[in-house]
Amino acid sequence: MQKPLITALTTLLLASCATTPTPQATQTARPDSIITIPTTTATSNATLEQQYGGTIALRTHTFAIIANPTRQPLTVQGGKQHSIEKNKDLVSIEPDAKSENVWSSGRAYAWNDSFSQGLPDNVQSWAQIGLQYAEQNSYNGAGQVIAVIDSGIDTSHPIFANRLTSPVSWFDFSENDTVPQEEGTLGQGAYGHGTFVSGIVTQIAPQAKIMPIRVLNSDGIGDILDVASAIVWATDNGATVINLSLGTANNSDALTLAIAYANSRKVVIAAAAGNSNKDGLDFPAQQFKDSKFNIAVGSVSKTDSKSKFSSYGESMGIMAPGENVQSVLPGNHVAILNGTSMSTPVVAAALALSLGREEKAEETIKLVLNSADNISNIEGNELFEDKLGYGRINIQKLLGGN
Ligand SMILES: [Ca+2]
Ligand SMILES: [Ca+2]
Repeated sequence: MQKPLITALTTLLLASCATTPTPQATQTARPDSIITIPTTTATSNATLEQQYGGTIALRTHTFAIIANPTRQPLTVQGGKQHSIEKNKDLVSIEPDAKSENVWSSGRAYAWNDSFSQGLPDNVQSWAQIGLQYAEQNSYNGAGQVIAVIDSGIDTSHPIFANRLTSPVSWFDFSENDTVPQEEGTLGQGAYGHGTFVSGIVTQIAPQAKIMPIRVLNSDGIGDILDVASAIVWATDNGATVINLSLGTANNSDALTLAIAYANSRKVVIAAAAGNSNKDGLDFPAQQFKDSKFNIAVGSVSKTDSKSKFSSYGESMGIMAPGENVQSVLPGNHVAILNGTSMSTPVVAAALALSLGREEKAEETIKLVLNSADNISNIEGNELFEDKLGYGRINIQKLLGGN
């Protein structure tokens, strides 16, 4: 039943591909290493390639990423010494999840058309964050575009009918094609992760459009260059919010400059804290402390206790429900899963609700933080003082309610 639709989309996408150059047109393979250099348009690609060796893999008006560079920079650029970083397989839905494989604990069952009115197991979690208020007191994200940079999406799942951007804005950086359809086997690896995350976005901001961008393979693993390319792609194609339910263990120049590029175009970003129950978040969330445009998201239970898996720390922005969250999986499935990956799209979609009320992008993060409910007195949270951000998101208060 899905096949005719996918074939039709493929034909459409191939047609559009002929006129739309991809940012990775020059990238023929996955580079082992990259270097990211702040630069203006005054410097040509040829000059940069000559200077660092390697090949330009991504170029904007503010920075360049060079694949397989052979030379480290000789001088300090912009007050910071940029250096060669590893690229392959460094991004993951679970950078350090050996102790807690929350993803594989779920069980999928069949989609039922009544679910389009609301998924029954989320009633408590959505009441917890005051979501009902948004239905009457916001435009439900109309006019906003949320890029979900993840393992792709099942574009034919009924929950996404009329909720995706035009296919010309889709891309699959994992396979370098224009079809970000999830691929894999249900119950194996991370297959369905991006679909699940997108299904949460659309429950919170049903009038927002989702831009599916694939950077992770079916094991939930991807490259730094692909995530940086995806952030730039999303920005250039009209995203107003980016959801990153993924992370990497170390700071990355490529991600830092791609995020700065997005922020310079007033794109706001929510990123997952990580599922390692440790003090210190995954990157890029770890570098979002006091950021005007970006927010790190951790997970709480339905009663506002820090989830045992959720990482915590001084860079945390806000907490959102991430336990027993109900959403969708490919092949008309529904499931209940845990993780900061599930909390993050709650916040990304809330940012879209706020932006949809014509709040300025540079004010949105502050509004979300200042409207949060204090959860420091909730049992168990006293162990994490000042490490759960501003508290648990409250969409009702965010949108002006009491
Ligand atoms: Ca790629
Ligand atoms: Ca593909």
